[in-house]
Amino acid sequence: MAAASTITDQLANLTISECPNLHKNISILSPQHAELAKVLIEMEQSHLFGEWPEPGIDDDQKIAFFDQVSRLDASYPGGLAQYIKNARELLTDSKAGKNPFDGFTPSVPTGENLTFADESFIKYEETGLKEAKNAAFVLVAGGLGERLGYNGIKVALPSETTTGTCFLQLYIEYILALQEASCSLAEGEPRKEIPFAIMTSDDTHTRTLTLLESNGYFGMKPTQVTLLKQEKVACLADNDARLAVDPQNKYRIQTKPHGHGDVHSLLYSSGLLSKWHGAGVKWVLFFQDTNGLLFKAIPASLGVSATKQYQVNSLAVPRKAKEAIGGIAKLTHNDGRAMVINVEYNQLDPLLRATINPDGDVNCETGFSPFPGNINQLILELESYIEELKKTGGGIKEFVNPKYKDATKTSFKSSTRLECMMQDYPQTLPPTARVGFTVMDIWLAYAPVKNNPEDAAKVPKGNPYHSATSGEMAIYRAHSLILKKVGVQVADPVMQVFNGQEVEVWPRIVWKPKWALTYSDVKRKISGSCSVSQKSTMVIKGRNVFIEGLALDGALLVDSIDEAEVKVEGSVQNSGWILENVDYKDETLPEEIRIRGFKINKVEQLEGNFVEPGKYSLKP
Ligand code: UGB
Repeated sequence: MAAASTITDQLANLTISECPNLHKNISILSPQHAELAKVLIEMEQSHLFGEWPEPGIDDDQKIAFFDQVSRLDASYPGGLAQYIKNARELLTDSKAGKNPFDGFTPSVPTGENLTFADESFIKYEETGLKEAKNAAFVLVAGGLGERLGYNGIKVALPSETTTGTCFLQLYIEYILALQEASCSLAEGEPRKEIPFAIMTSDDTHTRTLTLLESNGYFGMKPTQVTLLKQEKVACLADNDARLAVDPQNKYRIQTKPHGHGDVHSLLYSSGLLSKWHGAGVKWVLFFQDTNGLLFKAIPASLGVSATKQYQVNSLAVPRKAKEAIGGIAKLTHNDGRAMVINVEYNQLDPLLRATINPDGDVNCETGFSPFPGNINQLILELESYIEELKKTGGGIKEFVNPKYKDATKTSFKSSTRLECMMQDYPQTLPPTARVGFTVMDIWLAYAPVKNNPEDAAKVPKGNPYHSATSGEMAIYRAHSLILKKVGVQVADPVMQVFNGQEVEVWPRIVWKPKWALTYSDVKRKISGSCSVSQKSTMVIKGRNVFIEGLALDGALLVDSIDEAEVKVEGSVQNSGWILENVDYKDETLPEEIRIRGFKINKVEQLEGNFVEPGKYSLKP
């Protein structure tokens, strides 16, 4: 009680002349609120109380204001005072035009370049599959996807519309398939459950939880899944880092998302990392919300991490110059320091112009940027990750990106805030840390859904659309190319235009992760001379489905319980499933269909569903 009255007294002294409106209201504040008010006054935020009326008016809202301040304070490493201090420094640097990469010269780093299905790829996949049981997965899904303009949460979008499997279901099915396959390889050892954490935000939390609960967690045990909600951070109104008052409510501080970098502090402060460590987890794999191909790259890249004992392994793909994905670069400072790090897409061009290339971010003779593109799939070795977070508390180097009104840089067009990115984690690591990266074929590993149809149709020719249309087509292409690699004669694609985007349309081939996770799995399950025509659709859902001498020209769907073994053979011919163009402006159609520009007309198919144990053959 004594301490509390001291704080109130101190606050009273501070506010008498400086903030009369708060001074009048001191009597309604709890000791905790008084403490927070003191911090705000000391950090020169008295404008927040500028319009506060006498006690007795809006008291509930004044209390709600301090509840919000309390949340903002608790959710930032070092509290709100630290946030304001950091903001002042970064805003001063930004006004002075200071480049965060000053003194650094970029060069092209060397990493592990993998080619699908070659000897080392197959070996890494084997190693990765063995390691998978020691992994934990983290999905960052707090973003609203403003560029996509979809009304739902992005993980609820179908990854493809042949099966309608949404991204979250796809990810969970992959994790469960990895768990099953990896544990089966470790005969005699106790079976493990691979933990899965999802970072949500106020924008996505409830809908993510509802999606999981209404679908029985897509087969995963609810106890395997942890949702961690990130908080937004306070907006900044000016170069002095005065916090912005919400234009709609004078008792609220305006807030905006802080970025996916929050994932590190949340994993640390929630105690999840220590829990995982105690349970024998060795690797933490981070991934983003809408890449339907990402798990195709997981076994091999985890194999690379394990073989090379990388503490940090970033997955990358060849990058087109100016593509909106970060570039992985080696940065060497004048003082000798060096690091391999992502340089975000908006910073790469100015950095290159200022240092090694007056033309900036341009393609080299390969037709790609010499800097591999970061796809933000990170594999961190847990032990060293925990050690590092003990030092930093999970705080990640932040940046600020104010939009100034004019060249004087004295005021902003709208409020700004500090941001942070999960791929900046290696920035604080010592030079001795084993930081590497793995480059994969784009067709195998990367096809995010980020852009709405209008913006996608406008991307420079030759650059990827990153739309729902291209994301879905990339899934069919990847499966077709994998089958080609194992010797199936898959027909060439045709070019078609959907929502103004010209895309390759391959046969619509999709399989469940439990059917095949690696190249070797596919090879084992296909034999004889097989062919698939361009108009075909093939969906394989059962674990023990074997394709032997199949000639497919139409639609074929096979499902079975794990205890059934199904041989699919012969010549299957039917009218199949047909893609029909739709207009994205046609509001009579569901949004998830409109944004891809086509729907599937399921005319005719051969379907087999085997629900009793036994051996079966499916023939026309
Ligand atoms: N996300 C959150 O969970 N919380 C947030 O506050 C913000 C986002 P975007 P962008 O795909 O390869 C990233 O908006 O700007 C989640 C990398 O920075 O899709 O395209 C969100 O839900 C870039 O280097 O990111 O850029 C989503 O899952 C490049 O790698 C994820 O964070 C690029 O992605 C990414 O959010 C890429």
